[in-house]
Amino acid sequence: MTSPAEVRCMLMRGGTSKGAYFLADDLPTEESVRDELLLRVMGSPDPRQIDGLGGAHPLTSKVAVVSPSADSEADVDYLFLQVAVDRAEVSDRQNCGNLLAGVGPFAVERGLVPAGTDETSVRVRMVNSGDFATATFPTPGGRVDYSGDTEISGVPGRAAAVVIEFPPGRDELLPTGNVRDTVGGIEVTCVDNGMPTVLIPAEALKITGQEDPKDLESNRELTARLHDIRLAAGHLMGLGDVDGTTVPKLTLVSAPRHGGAVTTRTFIPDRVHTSIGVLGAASVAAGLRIEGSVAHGIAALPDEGDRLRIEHPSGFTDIESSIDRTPEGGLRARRTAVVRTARKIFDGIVFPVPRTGGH
Ligand code: NQM
Repeated sequence: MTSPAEVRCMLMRGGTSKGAYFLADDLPTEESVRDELLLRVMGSPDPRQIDGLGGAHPLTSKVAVVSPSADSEADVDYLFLQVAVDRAEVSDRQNCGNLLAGVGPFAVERGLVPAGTDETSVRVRMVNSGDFATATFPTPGGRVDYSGDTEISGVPGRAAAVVIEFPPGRDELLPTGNVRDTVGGIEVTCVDNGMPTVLIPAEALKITGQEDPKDLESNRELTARLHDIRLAAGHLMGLGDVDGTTVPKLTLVSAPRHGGAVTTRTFIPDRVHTSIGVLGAASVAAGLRIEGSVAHGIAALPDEGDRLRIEHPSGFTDIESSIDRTPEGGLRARRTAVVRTARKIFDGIVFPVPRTGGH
């Protein structure tokens, strides 16, 4: 199949991430052709992504592919693709709850879903995991309005709220079947509420957990140790060999410092998140609530209500989360909801780097 020389594309900020949004129909259907095209769109591999749309960080090198859904539970299908920055690699092995915030508005902009007169709810099937979410956002007069009063940490200014609700989880929250596992001599909790995550007490790594992301990334001894922990945890979580993949994420947890429930630093997995992913936060929130988890004793859980504040390097993420027991005695997420914002940055035609000069 041939690769197009130009493609219709919308650049959007979704939560604290930024990505290129495409209709599936505007991309090649063959995966290898599509992925090779997306590398040229984003300007990968190149640490600066100077010749493409990518922003030289995993959080700004993302793609959403949206199409009408054949599932009666959803309006649209959303496939998330992580385009590596300095490797020629496109991965569908994880979801992204931040880009998810832009999917509803994009679906309305492209005419896949009719807008309501005040607000619109779009039911999304997340193709990567088969999970569902409903995003609700303002559409006064039948047009998406991105402006509003909602602030989220990690994004300057204010914008319209995109409220994202996740239905009760279908899967067990503890993929290893254990509340704690010992990996690389450290007790961790492996949890998955939409994002496979390994919770690690910062103290066990002899750090405070408040360090700057750059300092953590440049601590070679720490990153080598975390690499080994991740590989071992990946096997325990049933993910196989996770070398070179983006899941599981590693979240270092420590006591809250600013009135929230916990302080976090999340490796995604080589770079440190400047905030925290949405589904990453959903997994951390569920993990905090599991009695006996390595995070439970560290966390300051509110006495009542579902809302938890997760502190991270650029502020906090508030997330509503509750868990319960399955009839079989396992643990699952009962409810997860989060408020994000999103914004259309440009809509037009992107010109991928031509297939010459070593690409
Ligand atoms: O966890 C980054 C992000 C993400 C993923 C990452 C995300 C999520 O912040 O739902 O949003 O963990 O790779 O965009």
